[in-house]
Amino acid sequence: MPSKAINLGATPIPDLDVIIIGAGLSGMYQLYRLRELGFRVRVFEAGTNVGGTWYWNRYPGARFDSESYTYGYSFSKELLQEWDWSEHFAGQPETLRYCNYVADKFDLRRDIQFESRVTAARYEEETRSWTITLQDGSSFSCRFLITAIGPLSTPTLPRIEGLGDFKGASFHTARWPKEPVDFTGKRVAVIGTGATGIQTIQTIAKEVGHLTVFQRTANWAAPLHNGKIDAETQKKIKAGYPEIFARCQETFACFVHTPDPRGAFEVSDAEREAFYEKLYGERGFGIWQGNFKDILTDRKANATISDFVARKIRERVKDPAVAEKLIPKNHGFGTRRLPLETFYFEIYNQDNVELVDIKETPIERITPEGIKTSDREFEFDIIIYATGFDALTGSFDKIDFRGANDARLKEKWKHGPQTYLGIMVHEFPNMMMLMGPHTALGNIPRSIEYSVDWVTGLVRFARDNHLTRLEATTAGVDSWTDHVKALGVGLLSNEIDSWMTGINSNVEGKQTRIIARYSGSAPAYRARCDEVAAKGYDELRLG
Ligand code: NA7
Repeated sequence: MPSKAINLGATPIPDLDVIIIGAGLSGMYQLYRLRELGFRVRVFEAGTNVGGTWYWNRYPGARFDSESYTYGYSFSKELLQEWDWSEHFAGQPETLRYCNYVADKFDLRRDIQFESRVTAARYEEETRSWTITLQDGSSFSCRFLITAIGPLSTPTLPRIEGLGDFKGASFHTARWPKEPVDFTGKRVAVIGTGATGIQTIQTIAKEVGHLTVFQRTANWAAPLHNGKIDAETQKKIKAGYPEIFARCQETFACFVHTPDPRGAFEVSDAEREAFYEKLYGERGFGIWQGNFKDILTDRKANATISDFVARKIRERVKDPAVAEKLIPKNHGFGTRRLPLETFYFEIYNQDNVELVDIKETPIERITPEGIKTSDREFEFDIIIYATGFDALTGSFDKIDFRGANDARLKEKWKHGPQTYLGIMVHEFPNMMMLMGPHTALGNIPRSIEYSVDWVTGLVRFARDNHLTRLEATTAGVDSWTDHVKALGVGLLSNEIDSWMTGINSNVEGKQTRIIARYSGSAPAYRARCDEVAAKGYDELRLG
């Protein structure tokens, strides 16, 4: 299809119709869809290749917690039939190979400019266009700007004194080197026990000389039960893709799992115990996403599953004192993002693994030799920071977004994000966010495909109707932001510090909980967005 710029008459034509920031799963699919429609599109990506999350997070043990066959793109039947996932929950190297395979198959790289970190983006009213600036000072203009910068892509190091003094090797898990790290015989420290820390710890514990885990807050975790996909199952998966994706469309958060319609106390004690036992023995997020409908809202219901999982930890960890340290006391099961594990708890039975509770004995500083806590000095060869991300809004904060009237996005979102459908922001015309705050995340590629299709529809609508300015109204933003806040009322997850509530102890100004996450159902989210599109986007200010 010929590519034709949107002409604005007397005003200059921007370099491109659309600029996409980021070549992860969102950016890649968005490029594919817009290019298919003949738009002139370019993606700017900070890394040297595609993959986003799967490009950066190369740490040992990184893998899916969603079933592989529910995670891949669903838009191409050919791709679905060509690609074989080797495990029920694929590891990062395989997923990165998948991203590269997709980029090759659809010839995406020719419109992606790598090693190009966007530092600023400014809207110009006169030309109704955006100009982005890269770290090297070069700039490009476009009519529509689409952010595909990810909800968990700005890693944060701890604010601990002496971080630069350490003489050994140190890594943040999300900035892991491309060459393998040899742990053989090494004295290794891991700080952080979230989903990433747990995957890292359980993997390297098999190789290290000695491992010391610095845990600030114990996290609940449940078995992943990964396994290879045999030829027979592979065939069934490929034949069953339409049903698999149809199922993901129906469920609350686009996983194959969805809440059980019963409450925890609607069954007998014995039935409840048997149900938990079943879920604990099954693959994936069933114990979190497919549990009784009230475990994430009702304290008493939650206590039943928390007690069950605590018993499992006590059974699995031999030293009762260590087991108690590993059992969360400040939050209920599933109220933070649930890490899935593979013999994680058992590694604390190894002689060469030690757990340090840094609430009891806080880290005072990093030293040239290792880590000093309030009661000991540890020596290490390697320190791993599994300390998480400036989530949801952090990647937006890093880019100086200036909208109409020189409005600054960071300033606008000072007390929490304000969005329309999680996609647009008042005073930021022609800017659309993929997987920004206030959108349904869940099993993320499913949400990505929906949002990309919706944004594609909007951009096409603009072209077909000769529109050059699309803006969310204050009324639209207020109503969506209030709706998102209302959905969060009563959720136990909003009563605890975590990246899901916008808390990051390592970032200035991120110590107050905010509602940055859409916590309604994915079908309800899609219904609302579909309604807006069906009515010709009349809730937007169109010009
Ligand atoms: P998380 O889930 O935010 O976990 C970060 C971990 O690092 C968590 O255990 C934190 O303890 C710990 N942390 C953070 N800062 C410090 C300092 N300064 N000192 C000690 N410990 C610290 O990040 P992940 O990378 O594990 O997972 C993020 C998401 O990526 C995950 O949910 C998946 O969706 C993929 P805390 O609990 O704050 O006390």
